Amino acid sequence: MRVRRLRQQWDVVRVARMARVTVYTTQMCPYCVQAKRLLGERAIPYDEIDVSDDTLREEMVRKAGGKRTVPQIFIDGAHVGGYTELRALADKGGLAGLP
Ligand SMILES: N[C@@H](CCC(=O)N[C@@H](CS)C(=O)NCC(=O)O)C(=O)O
Repeated sequence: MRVRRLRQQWDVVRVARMARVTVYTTQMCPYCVQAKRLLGERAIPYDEIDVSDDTLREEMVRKAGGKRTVPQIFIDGAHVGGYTELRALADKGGLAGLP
């Protein structure tokens, strides 16, 4: 009983700590570096998915509505776009509620 309660509490903590931002990247990608720097400067946690592997890249392309460039950024599963769109969103205050 006590173990189950502890497990439930741990699940709540885990959900609360999950990053709301996902960044699809490749290793050699200046725009990815810029996107990650912007998020880092604002202390916004993010999950990074390296799509150097083609299978993962196709998953990214599908979720990003056909966009093939990296980075592709998602907030709460909603597609933001690349670094340019993330920067524009940040400049108009759209990242203020994060994390
Ligand atoms: N406007 C895009 C430009 C992104 C871009 O050109 N990314 C490069 C890598 S830094 C890219 O995906 N090049 C094609 C490729 O790697 O297949 C953005 O702001 O994210």
